[in-house]
Amino acid sequence: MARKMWMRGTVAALSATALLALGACSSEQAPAAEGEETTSYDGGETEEAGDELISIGFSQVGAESGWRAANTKSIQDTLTADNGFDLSFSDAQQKQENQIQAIRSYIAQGVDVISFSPVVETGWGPVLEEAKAADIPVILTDRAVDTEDDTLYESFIGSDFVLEGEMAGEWAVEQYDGEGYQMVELQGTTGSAPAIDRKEGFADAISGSDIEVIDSQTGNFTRTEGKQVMEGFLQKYDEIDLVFAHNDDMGLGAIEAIEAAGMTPGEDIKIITIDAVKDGMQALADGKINYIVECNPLLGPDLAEVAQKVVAGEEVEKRIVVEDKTFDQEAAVEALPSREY
Ligand code: GYE
Repeated sequence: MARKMWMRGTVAALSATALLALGACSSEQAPAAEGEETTSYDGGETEEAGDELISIGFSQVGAESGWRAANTKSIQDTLTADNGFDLSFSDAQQKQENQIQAIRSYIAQGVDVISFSPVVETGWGPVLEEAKAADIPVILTDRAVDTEDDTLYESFIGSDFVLEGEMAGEWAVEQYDGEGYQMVELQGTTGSAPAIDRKEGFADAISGSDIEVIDSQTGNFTRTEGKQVMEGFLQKYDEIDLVFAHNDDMGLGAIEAIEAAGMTPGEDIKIITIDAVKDGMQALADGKINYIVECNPLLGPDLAEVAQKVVAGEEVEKRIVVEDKTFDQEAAVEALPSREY
C-alpha cells in the first residue's frame, strides 16, 4: 500500500464522545444482520482434547452484493471447527461504526486473531492501535485500509482493484475508441478501496481516448441503488452509450433501468462491470453486459492459511494479491456451467 498515505485525520475523525460511546459497547455482541447466521465465541469450550481451535473474529462489510454472499460463504465454509477454527462472524451492514464495535468486542473477548474487510479506507487508526496494544494480530481481507503504518496489520489478502479498473478501461478503449462514446459510471461505496481504485484504474486507461465520462455517482454496490442512479442518468441525458459499473449488481440494476426505458442493454447502451458472479456472467452470456473483469471472492482458504501461520508465529507475506481474469460473451458462456459463485 505504498502509494496510500497515512490518514492524518484518523483520531480526529472520531470525536471523543463517539469513542467513549463505542468503548462502552465493547463487551456487547457484535451486530448481525437479520437472517444472517452469527457464530459466537464460546471461550474455547468446543476445543477438542489436545487440539486447540484458533478463535477468530471476522467483521464482514455487509450483504450488499452477490460477491459479498460468495465471500461470506467462503469464509464460513473454511473457518470451521473441522479445520481448526472457532469463528465469530458479524455483519456490519455497510456501516463503519458497526465494524469498529465488532472489532472492539473481539478485542474484549480476547480472540486469537481478528480479521475484517474494511468498508471504507480511512478511520481505522485508533481501533487497530487497540488491537495491537492487546497483542491481537489483524488480517485484512478484500479491502485495504489507508495507512502507512503497516505494523497495524499482519497481512492484506485481496485483489488489485486499480488493475481491475485498468483492465476494464483498456477493453473499453480497444472496443469503442473513435466512436465518441458518452459514458456514465456507477461507483461503489463512497470511500471504499474498490470504488476509489477501480475509478482511478479505469480513468487512467481511457485517458487519451475519446470516451467521455459525462457523469459518475455512487450506487453503493447494490442492485437497487444501481437501478435508481441509472434511472436518474437516463432522465438527465439524451445520449448514453456506455456504462461502467464498479460491480455486477449495479450493472444488473442498470439493465433493469435501461429495459424499463425501452432500450436494449448491451446494444443501445453497452455495459462493463467488475466481479463475474453468476448473475453477472449470465447477463454477459445473454448479451446484456458486454465485458466483465473478475474479482475473486473465495478468500477463505488464504485467510485460514495466514491465520494459522500468524498464530504459530511464522512469517507471512504482507500483501497477498488475488489474481483475476476477464470475460467477454464467449468466455462467459464457456465458464458458466462450472462457475463456483
Ligand atoms: O466488487 C462488490 C462488493 O470489496 C471487492 O464489494 C469487494 C466489492 C465487490 O460489494 O460487489
